[in-house]
Parts: sequence; C-alpha cells; structure tokens
Amino acid sequence: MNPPDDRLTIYGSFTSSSSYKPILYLALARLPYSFRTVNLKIGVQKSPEYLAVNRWGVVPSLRHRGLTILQSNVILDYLARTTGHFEPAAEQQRWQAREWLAWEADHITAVNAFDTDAIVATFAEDAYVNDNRREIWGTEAIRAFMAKEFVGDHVTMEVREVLDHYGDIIVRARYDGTYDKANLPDELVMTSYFGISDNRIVSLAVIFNQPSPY
Ligand SMILES: N[C@@H](CCC(=O)N[C@@H](CS)C(=O)NCC(=O)O)C(=O)O
Repeated sequence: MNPPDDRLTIYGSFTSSSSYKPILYLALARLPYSFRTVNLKIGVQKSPEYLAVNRWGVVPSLRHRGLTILQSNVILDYLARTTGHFEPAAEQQRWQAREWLAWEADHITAVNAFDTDAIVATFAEDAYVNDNRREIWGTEAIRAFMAKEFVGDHVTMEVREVLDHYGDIIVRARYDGTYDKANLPDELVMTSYFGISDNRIVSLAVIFNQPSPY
C-alpha cells in the first residue's frame, strides 16, 4: 500500500455512497487517480493493512504526496484546495462551501445513519415537510414521519446533484430502502427542495418529478 507520491489514490468501494463523493469529484474535474478497492462485504476495511491507512476502518481514504486524508468531506475540501477544481475564488465562498460540507454531514449522513434525533435536529421547530403531496408540520410530526418512513424503512440517499437557487437548495438523490417498491422505478431518484434559515431546515418538499415536456 505505497502508491507513488504525486498520484491521487482513493481507497474505496463502488457500493459506498461516501466513496462516491470523491470519485464523482475526480470524474467531474477530469483528474486522473488510482483506485484501490476495499471490499466491504468481506470486511477488508477492518484488516490490519487497511487499518494502517484508515484507523476508523471505513472508506473512503485518500493518499497524496505522503499525506493520508480521511472523511469524505475533508477529502473533497483537500481536493478543492490542492487541485483548484471547484474552489471558489472569493474567501467568503470558500468558507460557504465548507459550511455546506458540514451541513451535508449533519443532514444527509443523519439519514444514512438511521439516526432519528440527528435528522430532527436539522429541522426548525415550525418546519414543514411536503412528502409527495402530504404536508407534515412541526418537529413532532416530522419526528414521527422520519422515524417510520426514513429510519423504519432504512432509507438511504445517494446524492447525485446539488443546486443553490437563490438560497433554496435543490438536492437530487437516489433513494433505496425496505419500503414497498411496487410501481416504483428500479432507480428511484427524487428531488428535495430545502428552505434554510439560521442553519436549520424550515421547509422541505420531496418530489418524485415527472419529465417535463417544456
Ligand atoms: N463520515 C465518513 C463515513 C464513512 C463510512 O461510514 N463509510 C462506510 C461506507 S459508505 C464504510 O466504510 N462502512 C464499512 C464499515 O463501517 O465497516 C466519511 O464521510 O468518510
């Protein structure tokens, strides 16, 4: 496990949404990199060889110029700073990009970790969720909804696209889980429209969009 120094080497798994983040970054930036597969199904992430790279025993990891960088969002920040791709020019915007990485870790990771308290903590008290035409108001109702339909159904989100539209955040993500999949496409991509105030979600509409003829 000693890659050449200047080459970007990602240790990851194609089944891991956290690994998907730096892989997507590198693909969009058209940067060459080496990929070392860590087979999570047979527990390679807990092997002594891999623990010497990543003491948390998870993927992804990045090695570059003798450094080992861990945590997918820290890897994204490192890649932006080191390669310049997707690094905003203005300092305020660079900090704002990091702010969103932390927000992603709070909200999206809370969903993927099936952590109801952490999910609810990202919403304001009087927030509302519109889940495909059902209105769910206030943290108590949102807690019941998240506990049953996200955590209970083991829903995971794999983020595909994020747009900042005048402060509203639009996230397209692929959903998976143990919910009833009858009448749903093999790959369910839904769009979440987030309204944010004071670093809390105040509104969230989750829509299974239909193709538009316009
Ligand atoms: N916060 C970490 C999460 C890493 C993580 O949980 N990776 C999962 C795959 S998505 C993993 O390696 N799981 C294997 C295990 O826990 O044994 C990051 O963003 O890098």
